[in-house]
Amino acid sequence: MSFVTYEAKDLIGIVTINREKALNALNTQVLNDLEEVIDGVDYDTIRCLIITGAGKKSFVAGADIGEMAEDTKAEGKEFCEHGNRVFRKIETLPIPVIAAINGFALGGGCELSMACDIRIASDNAVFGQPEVGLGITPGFGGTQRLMRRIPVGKAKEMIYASINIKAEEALKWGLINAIYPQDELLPAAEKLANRIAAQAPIAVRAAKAAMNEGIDVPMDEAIQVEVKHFSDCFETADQKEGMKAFMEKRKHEPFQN
Ligand code: CO8
Repeated sequence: MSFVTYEAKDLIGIVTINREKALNALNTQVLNDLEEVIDGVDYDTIRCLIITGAGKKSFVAGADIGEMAEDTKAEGKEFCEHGNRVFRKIETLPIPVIAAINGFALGGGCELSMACDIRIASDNAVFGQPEVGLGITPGFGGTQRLMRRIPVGKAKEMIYASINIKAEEALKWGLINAIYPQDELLPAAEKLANRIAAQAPIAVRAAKAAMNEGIDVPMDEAIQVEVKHFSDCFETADQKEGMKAFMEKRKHEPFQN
């Protein structure tokens, strides 16, 4: 039995963490299942992924505290590296990933959402990195990504004081892009994913790679990253068709590659 389900819907894929009884908490098996599902996606066809949690209460309520409770230093390190490896894989997938956050996104759940390109949330969503209240630091990227997603001072306040924030405040700080009523969240995520999937796929992948590769390097280097990915789009069928259609004042044919 897998704790992660996958549904392909034409050009988009929906990944659901499905361990509802434990509020979708991430234990070793969930991380393994998530990695297996991510590895199994047909990236030649699928143009955008959505990650969400099963049920109406929780996206992911963190790493599994019960599993970690008796860990040694070496085991804690191994678990930390495991989660970081899977989340970094998600962050660097060739296609965009939308987190549809349908409730608690605490600890590893907040960290999973931050490894995605875009975050949208239901109105009952709660975000936080409460790890210092458990005697550990965030360990699936939270100490690094939270301060890259929202102002450093706010990230430090949330982490040092173990402060959770609701969807409205997450929106205010730019941690999420939009809030929807619970029942409208997944349809909204699918609508956005389909809009992304309707763009030129090589260009979308190039834009993701350019932004990911350029974000943490000095500007002169970052510009070279853009030059490379921009140039790579030329001579593709989609570039020819997209520009020809504009010049001919008509709608472009569906993008192909
Ligand atoms: N781990 C394990 N089980 C969990 C977790 C979790 N993180 N969260 C919820 N559960 C379980 C509960 O134990 C409970 O199980 P049971 O029914 O068997 O008692 C079930 O889910 C339902 O939870 P509650 O009864 O607590 O539901 P409430 O609505 O009362 O509360 C909360 C919901 C507020 C979300 C509450 O469950 C909670 O505070 N959960 C823990 C949140 C948390 O602290 N998350 C951070 C965990 S640490 C972490 O993520 C570190 C990541 C990096 C790891 C690095 C490795 C070294």
